[in-house]
Amino acid sequence: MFDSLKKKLQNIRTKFASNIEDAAGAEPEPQVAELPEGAETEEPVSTPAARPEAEAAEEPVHEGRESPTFFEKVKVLVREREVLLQEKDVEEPLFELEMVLLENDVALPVTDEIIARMRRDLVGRRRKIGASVDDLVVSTLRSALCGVLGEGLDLSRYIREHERPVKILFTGVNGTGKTTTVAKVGQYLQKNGFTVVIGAGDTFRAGAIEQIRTHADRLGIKTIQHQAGADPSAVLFDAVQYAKAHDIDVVLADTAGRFHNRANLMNQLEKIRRVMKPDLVVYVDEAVAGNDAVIRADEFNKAVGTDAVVLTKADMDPKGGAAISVAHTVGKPIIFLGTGQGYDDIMPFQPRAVVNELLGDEA
Ligand SMILES: Nc1nc2c(ncn2[C@@H]2O[C@H](COP(=O)(O)OP(=O)(O)O)[C@@H](O)[C@H]2O)c(=O)[nH]1
Ligand SMILES: [Mg+2]
Repeated sequence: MFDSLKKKLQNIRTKFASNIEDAAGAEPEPQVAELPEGAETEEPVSTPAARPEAEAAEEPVHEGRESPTFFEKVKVLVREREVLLQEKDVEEPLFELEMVLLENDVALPVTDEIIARMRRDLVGRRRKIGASVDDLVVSTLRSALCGVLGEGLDLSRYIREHERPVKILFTGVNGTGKTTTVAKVGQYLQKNGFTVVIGAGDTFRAGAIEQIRTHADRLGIKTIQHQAGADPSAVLFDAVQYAKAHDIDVVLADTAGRFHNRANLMNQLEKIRRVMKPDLVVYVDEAVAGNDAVIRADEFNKAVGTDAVVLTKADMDPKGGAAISVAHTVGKPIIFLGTGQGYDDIMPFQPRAVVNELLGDEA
């Protein structure tokens, strides 16, 4: 997943690290008190008199005590390197990072935000660089990416904390994976101990009712359906009634694909909302659509409202730009990534885990 972006970010890291290392090398070495010969073990490491004036003033004074404590020794021995970075030290890698993000479909305002966060964190501030410059680069990049990804949404927790049945309406354009996602989420919720009913709310496309019914039957999930061409509001109303009568935890509502600029279908969606009163409206789009997915998600949100986003086909998307951009652009969390055609191919979206994956880090 997101392999192209991952590889490019690795190169950028190296670039930042070498620039920062150069900048650190150009700075005067931090002054460390000289050790008396053979002082590594028992002997006192330094005396206040042996230190530079300014530093000695910051140190606690140990009147009448000959040996510094163990911690005082360590503090002197492993004093961290520090660097004060200037714009010129990071200008070039920041520009390259900007290009990499844009090439990988990260939306322009989101790219700008990431670059601004990196610059704010790096330039003009005295930073400790410890043993590895790369650690500094990774932690800065991690916090910039996490900053734009925002918080995720833990669906199981949401359901536990809300009145049952929790009603979830899936919307979006054609062919992005809504129906498959409804089935995957159904299985995911069952595995997490919840009971589920599915409303076959796509009464518009030929074969749509049979498609969701087949998935649901395989997963042992009850489907509420009407005839093809029936009013989807009525189907989904019935699904909610069924859940209430049978103490079902969650109603998952499949719907027909629609574009935000088609008034009649959007009015239909508005009616579904009024009748079904969903707790969560989930917008589904495909990660492979890149910036188009981000723009559509935003337009859908403005037209009918969105509470969370699912991005499908992340398995086919080497770029990852939509995944990085959509939450920040729409201002709503990504809830799941679809990662294949099987029912298990769904991943709860945890921003920190995704960033770790992008940075090639397990930590
Ligand atoms: N590779 C991949 N294919 C997916 C994923 N989700 C859905 N699909 C496929 O996308 C196609 C359209 O899915 P469907 O659920 O019918 O889309 P809908 O029109 O939005 O309901 C189907 O062939 C699915 O198997 C995914 O996460 N990864
Ligand atoms: Mg469908």
